[in-house]
Amino acid sequence: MRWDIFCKVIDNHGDAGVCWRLAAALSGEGETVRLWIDDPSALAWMAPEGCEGVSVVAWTAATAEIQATNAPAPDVLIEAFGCDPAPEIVAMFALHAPRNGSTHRWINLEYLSAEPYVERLHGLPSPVFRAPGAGLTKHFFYPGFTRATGGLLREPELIARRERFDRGAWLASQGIPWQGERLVSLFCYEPPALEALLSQFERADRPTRLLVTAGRAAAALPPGPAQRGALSISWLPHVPQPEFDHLLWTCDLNFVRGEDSLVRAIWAGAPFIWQIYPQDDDAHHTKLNALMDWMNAAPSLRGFHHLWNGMARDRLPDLNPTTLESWGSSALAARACLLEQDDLLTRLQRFVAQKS
Ligand code: TRH
Repeated sequence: MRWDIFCKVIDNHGDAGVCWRLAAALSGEGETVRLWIDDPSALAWMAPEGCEGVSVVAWTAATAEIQATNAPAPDVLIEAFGCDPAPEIVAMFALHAPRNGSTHRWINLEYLSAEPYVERLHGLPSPVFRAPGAGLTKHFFYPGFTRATGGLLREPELIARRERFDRGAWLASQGIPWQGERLVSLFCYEPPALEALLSQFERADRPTRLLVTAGRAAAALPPGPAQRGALSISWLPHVPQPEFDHLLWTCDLNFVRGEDSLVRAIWAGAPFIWQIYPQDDDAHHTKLNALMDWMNAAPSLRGFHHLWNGMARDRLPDLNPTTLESWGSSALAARACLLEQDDLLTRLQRFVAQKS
């Protein structure tokens, strides 16, 4: 089938990251995918080799016009995060919809949340009243953590590959020096407790190497030397998505943010701390607590999340081996629970095939 995914980059990399993973996953199932993205610049480092079966279209009115004239209509139209798909393509889709039978679907792929409303809204229809799609019906598709949601993206063989992974070899391949020190990745916005975390690593009994991702995380770090007491810092370049996953598989503790890297941290099965994308009305506080509830997070894990997300102010607790071990068990339990469920692609394909 032909799948069109429409993506508008609002800020950061999650919009592109999620859409790219979905596009690549669909192509892995033999589907033909066109990824429309208004700002494809991040794909240059996120997916430098592209993917067979996925064509990326820099989304403008002009490219939509050209594609509408020269390419066949999609069978499935996915608008990521409520972006309005190109009207030219919607018009084509509307023209072909009645003839294409039950697999002709328009999906509104929503943001990930562990909040209870997700189960209520997942799969609901939404009639389209505005031309050129007037008369069609979109369906909400909510990623989530339970069986009654759309699930999470997870490639086949992901866990087997993770089990076979050799972190020493990976570190060497990236030119990252390592002498057995604790490894911590940093992918964040501007967490208020960052300086406190750095001082804790600096003064700790055992050495830590912090692997800082490019962009906002690197910019959030106060300027200073690569060696601060027991803390060594390595600054990474922007790496392709598979290497980003490898980074999370490598580390003993992962600081992640947004949406896609949270999911990848869960698949890594190592302790993680999540910085949630901040919203003006503090709606993200409820969203963060919903994840903690779903994970049945111990007070130390929940409390650290509150500090890291600026929801509480207190002394940063010591990240000793006992604490990390308990957080690691939480991460593994969360992963085990999710591995018993179908992945997002399986649920999406089933949904597309079923809904009429
Ligand atoms: O970049 P983010 O903060 O994206 C956010 C969230 O998606 C948020 O929900 C959304 O509202 C906002 O964007 C607009 O974090 P996220 O979701 O983890 O996406 C980062 C992507 O970038 C992820 O796919 C991993 C990828 N990445 C790489 O591939 N290589 C890199 O070197 C880095 C740093 C990231």
